[in-house]
Formats: sequence, structure tokens, C-alpha cells
Amino acid sequence: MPFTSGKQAFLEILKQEGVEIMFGNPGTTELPLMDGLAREPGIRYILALQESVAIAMADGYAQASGKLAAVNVHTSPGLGNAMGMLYDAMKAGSPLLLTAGQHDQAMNLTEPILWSDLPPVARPYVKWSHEITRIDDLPRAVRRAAKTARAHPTGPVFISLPVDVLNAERQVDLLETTRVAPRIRGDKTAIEAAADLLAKAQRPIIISGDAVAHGDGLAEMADVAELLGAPVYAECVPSTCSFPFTHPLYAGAFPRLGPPIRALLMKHDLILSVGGDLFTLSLPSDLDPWEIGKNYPAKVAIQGDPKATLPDLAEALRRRLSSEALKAAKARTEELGKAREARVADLKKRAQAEAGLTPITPLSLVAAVAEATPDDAIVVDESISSGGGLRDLLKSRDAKAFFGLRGGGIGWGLPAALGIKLAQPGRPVVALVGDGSAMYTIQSLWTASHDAIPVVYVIFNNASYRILKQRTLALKGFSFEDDKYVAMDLVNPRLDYVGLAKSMGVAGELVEKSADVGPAMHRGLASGGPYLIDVRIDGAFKS
Ligand SMILES: Cc1ncc(C[n+]2csc(CCOP(=O)(O)OP(=O)(O)O)c2C)c(N)n1
Repeated sequence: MPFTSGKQAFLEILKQEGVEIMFGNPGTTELPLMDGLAREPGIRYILALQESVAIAMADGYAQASGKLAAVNVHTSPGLGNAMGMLYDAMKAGSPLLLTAGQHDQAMNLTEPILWSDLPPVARPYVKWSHEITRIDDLPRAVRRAAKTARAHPTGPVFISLPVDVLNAERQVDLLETTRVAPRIRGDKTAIEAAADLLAKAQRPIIISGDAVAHGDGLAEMADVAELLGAPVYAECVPSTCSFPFTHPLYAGAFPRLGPPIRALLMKHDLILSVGGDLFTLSLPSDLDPWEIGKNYPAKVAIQGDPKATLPDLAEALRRRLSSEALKAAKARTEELGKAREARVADLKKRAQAEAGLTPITPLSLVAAVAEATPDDAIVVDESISSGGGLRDLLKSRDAKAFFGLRGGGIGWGLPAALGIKLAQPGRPVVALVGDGSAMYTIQSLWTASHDAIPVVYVIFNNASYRILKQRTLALKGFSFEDDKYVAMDLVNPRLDYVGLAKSMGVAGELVEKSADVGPAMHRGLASGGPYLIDVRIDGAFKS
């Protein structure tokens, strides 16, 4: 089939790269592409009403599908709007192919309205940033971008598409897909050295990072953990289910503050960190040597895919561990399993004791949500300061069961949940979003309704930027004497999330008692459409 224009060639290459959906928001510089899409039934366009929504939807889609996600935004200001969520996508290592329209190159010297040099704008947050200047270069550039986004360490790439390149009429060779094989096995000698250290350790601790979930290596991680009988923590800012939440050895998220980190590490003599971020707030470190030992030296540093490499480590350990050592590891696993059960029971008891309080306490909301969440659901977490206990009370077990905000740029949860649902249409999706966070991308609700994407949203509504109050208190050594804040209360007026949802075609309800949370979630899940539950919760943190 001949491809006579740049836009046709671009869309055909995307299809060959596995793209079925393009997220975006168009303007005049995107019109050639939109015209091409109008004639291309193989790619569904999901319209976002602001560029940040488009990027976070694509990010969620990429993370939950493991596929390349295509997202197109308007030139200069559109790309500017995209940058916050692009930062989050970069931190999550999401393989996004971000494109923006650009003016006809014949006009650029005159600096027309909306023009700017786009690649330098995107460059800090992408692996490769490029403007195509000739139709002849289009296939090579798009193929390279698709390969680069998916090659480890995965991440977003950017291409600027001038109008004249997309409109150019010429038959070009579309070239072919290149996929760098992702299952890179770590160095054998280093694995033996790591096994030596681990077999000798008395009290090892494991950090299972997001890269374990990205590479679907939970079973392999659990095998190693059980051989050692070592507690497994998610990394400091975990954004995935990188170890089954219900596993006896699962200990929750690694603490984030210095004193609790020190207290925890004093109990252990060796850290095995797999695909995770060691204390600092950086990137998953599976296949990115830059991240390994970046801030803290590693005795043994292995670059490799966790799923491909952990079985080699398990095998090296099996060769070293005596039957007594294995028996002791089993006993430790049982003991830690009992401690985990006691922790969960205690949390449930506390939630039960708080269940009658109004406003609803964060813990009783978390417990009610966990109770009403189906076992096969995907939970999207942007509950910010009120989500404590989630990792103990949810039953998330697989690598795609839980997604959280990785980069810290808030406003991610509402749109990311839509991309996640589009990638995993067979699983219920429940998104837990702080009221402050929700307002950054509230337009997502229009897309949820317009494209009939059935996500159940639970708004953790404490009418404040509670975490900023907490952090202010922490700065002052948690002295409650001078408990005063500026610009951290979302009142006068208090936001009406059910009203906002309704105005965008999304059904919802207001909940003020924890006993009403479960029934509301069941109604939402049964509705078959998007649904928003605005839950008024306590914003205090003294209790
Ligand atoms: C894009 C962006 N802007 C601002 C911030 C700073 N910030 C971090 S958390 C937060 C408030 C979040 O409020 P909410 O979602 O209601 O959660 P809560 O603090 O009440 O738990 C703000 C403004 C940020 N992280 N990202």
C-alpha cells in the first residue's frame, strides 16, 4: 500500500509499533494529524481537555499495558502545559511517544504566534527530543523514538512534527520495528558475590522496587525472599505492587524520614535492593547503571532485569544455604507472617473503633475502601496524606494491581486511572484521589464521561492541603503551639465534587459516614460507568 503523505506514514508506523489509542488535545498546528486520524480507523483518539490530562492518561495506559503510549499535544503552550505530568511519566519510566505539532517550517524565521523551538522545552524530561525537518527522515525518527522509549531504562521521548512534514506528499520507506530485548541477565560473577554476602548475613532486609513490578518479577522476588526469610519493603516512594501485599514477608513501604530509617536499618546487617530507590527519591534502578550506587555505595552492583536475574540469585543461594539455614528462613517467614497478621488485625481494630466518628477518619475510609474493593481490582492511589494503611489492608497481589504517583507532581490520579482502565478493560479500577490533587486535572471527568470509561473515584476530601500542614509542623519539630497556616485550606467556598462531576456527565454521591462508603462503592462499581464518591474526611492530624 503506498503512503503518499507524511501524516499517513506517521500513523501507519504508529500502528506497526502497536499503538491503538492516541491521547491528546489539538490546535491548528495539529490539524494535519487530526485530518489523518479522521481517516484512520485503526487508531482511537481520546480527547483530553487540557494537555496535562492527556499526558497522565497516556502514562497510566503505558504503565498498565506495558505498551508504547502515543500522546499528541499542541505546540508551545500545549507542550508547556504537558510538562508537569511529563515529569511524572519520566520518573515512572513510562514509554510515551509524545508529539507536538509545529508550524510550517517556511514560517518559522518570522516567529509566528505560538511558535517556539520545541525540542529544548521537552528535553529535560525525555530520553530523546527531536524535530523532524523532512518527510524522508520521518520513518527513521519515529522508529528510533519508539525503540528508545521502550528500551531500558524505559521513558518518554519527544518528536516535534512540523505541518509541512505531515502534509508533504511523497512515498517513503516505513522501515521496521526494533525492540531491544528487555530481559537482560545480570553478571554471573557479581551474582555469586551477592549470594556469598547474602548467605552469610544474619539479618538481611530486602527492598523490592518498582522495577520488580515493571518487569513482572514478583514471583521471582518472593522466591529469593523466602530463601532468606527476610522482610520485604517497597521502596520509599512506591508506585506499584512490587511484592504481594498479602505475602507473610511483606512489611509495607520503606520509611521516608531519617530517624525511622535509621531505627529500621539498625536491626539489619545487609540490604538487598532490587530495582528500587535506596532512600533517595530517584528512579527505579533495574537496568539503569546511573541509578545503581548513585548516592550510597553498593558492595555488589548488578545491572539486570529483576525477573531474568533473580532466578540466578536464587539458584546461587540454594547452592550455599544449608538445610538448617533454609529451615531457619522458613521459621522467620512464619514469624514475620504472624507479625504481619497482627499488624493488619490491629489496623482493622483501630479502624473499627473510629468507624462511628464524623467527620470520617482517614483510616476508617481506607479500611472501608479496602473492604469494598474487589480482589481483582486495580487501585490507583493519589490519596497523599490520608492513605496510611492501604498497603496493609488491600489485597493487591500482582504487578498490575496497584499504581501510585511516582513523580510527586499532583493531578496525576484522575487522568492516569482512565488510561489504566483503557489498558485493562477487564478489571475494575478504583482511584483514590485527594481533593486538592483532583482539582489540578478535574477536566478528566469529562473524558471519563465522553469516552464512557468506568472508573470509580473516591475523593479523599479534607478541604485542605493537609500534607503541607503536616510538613510545616515537621519543619517546626511538631510543635502544635503555633498551629497556623496560610493558603492550605480549600474553603470559602468548599468545593462541590459531586456537582463538578455532574456538570461533566459523571454520576456521583456525597458520603459523610464510613458505613456509607462500601454501599456507595458497590453502586459505583455496578453502575457500569464512571462514578465519583466525594467522601468528607477529617483533616486534623493530632488524633
Ligand atoms: C503539580 C504540583 N503542584 C503542587 C504540589 C505541592 N503539593 C504537594 S501535595 C499538595 C496538596 C495535596 O492536597 P490533597 O490532594 O488534598 O491531599 P492532602 O494533602 O490533603 O492529603 C500540594 C499542593 C505538587 N506536589 N505538585
